[in-house]
Amino acid sequence: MPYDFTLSKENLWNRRQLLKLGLAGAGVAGTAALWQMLNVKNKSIVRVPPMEMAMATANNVADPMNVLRNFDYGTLKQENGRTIREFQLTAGTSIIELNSAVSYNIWDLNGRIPGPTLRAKQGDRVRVLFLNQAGHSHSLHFHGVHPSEMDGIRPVSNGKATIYEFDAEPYGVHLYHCHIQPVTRHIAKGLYGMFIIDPPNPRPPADEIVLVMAGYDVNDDNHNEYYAFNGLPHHYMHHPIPIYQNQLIRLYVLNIIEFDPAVTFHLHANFFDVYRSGMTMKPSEKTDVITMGIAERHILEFAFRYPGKYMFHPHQDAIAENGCMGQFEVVANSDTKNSVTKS
Ligand SMILES: [Cu+2]
Repeated sequence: MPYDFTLSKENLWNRRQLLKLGLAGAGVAGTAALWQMLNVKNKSIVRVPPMEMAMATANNVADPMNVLRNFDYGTLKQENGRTIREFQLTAGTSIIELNSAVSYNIWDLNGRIPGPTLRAKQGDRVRVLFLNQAGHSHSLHFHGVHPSEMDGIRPVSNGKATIYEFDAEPYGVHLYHCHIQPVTRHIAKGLYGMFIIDPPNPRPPADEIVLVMAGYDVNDDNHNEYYAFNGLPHHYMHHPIPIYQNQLIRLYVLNIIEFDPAVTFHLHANFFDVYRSGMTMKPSEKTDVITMGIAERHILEFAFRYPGKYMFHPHQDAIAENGCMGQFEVVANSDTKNSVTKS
């Protein structure tokens, strides 16, 4: 039955695995606990297809293949009995080659666009050392709950540094960005990134992938001429993202496209579970197109039943055609024993 599949976490268990472990009758709570245990013991439980062929072309401040599954967990420190997760972000300047004919001056963070995907666990103390070497005043404003003085709206002059420190809460998919006026310009020129706060009880294992949608207004007319997933227009059309058939995919999707009020995210030949702002452990809806205003972000979960290439893009087709368009390449998974599958 084509639409008769769900992403219920209990169903992610392969019954044969349960029987092998003598847990066929285990309740949901026991199953969840065992998931975590197996995940720790068996690192191969989530498998990622080889990426070599896709990595070859990255020669740019944008490296979309590297952004996909790259998470910055910071440096862990213990201070006064607390875990501190320390991150370093440096703003700089770069020239991005949007295509063979068009280059554009941007501001980058740690030499990349989008900036690093920072990742903490709810309750961690987060400390961000921000150094501004981008030739203009900037700041870093984090979405989340924190005191006023850590809100990141005060300018940090070129050549200066500051420290933002706050508790990581609440769990969800958040973001950070420069908040210096005009904010549209400071964001559109590259000063943004994703900030994931993991829940106290981890989500089930999945192939976790980051997609950041952004625009480029290269002639300063307050309209975007180009759009991109993870930095480069059209990149994943030419270099599809390899994923395994029947394996749970967890997309962390952020819309940071300035100048357009909202875009949608649409996935071909499938439906995804939506966890709004990543702030729930249970999905609120299943759909194949979701509308996202500026700075909206969600967790979207799915698995592909059939191998092949499948597009994803905003359904504002002009935005898609100008660069915000990509493909997954679903690779047949002959060894599903150790994979995260759905029944
Ligand atoms: Cu700025």
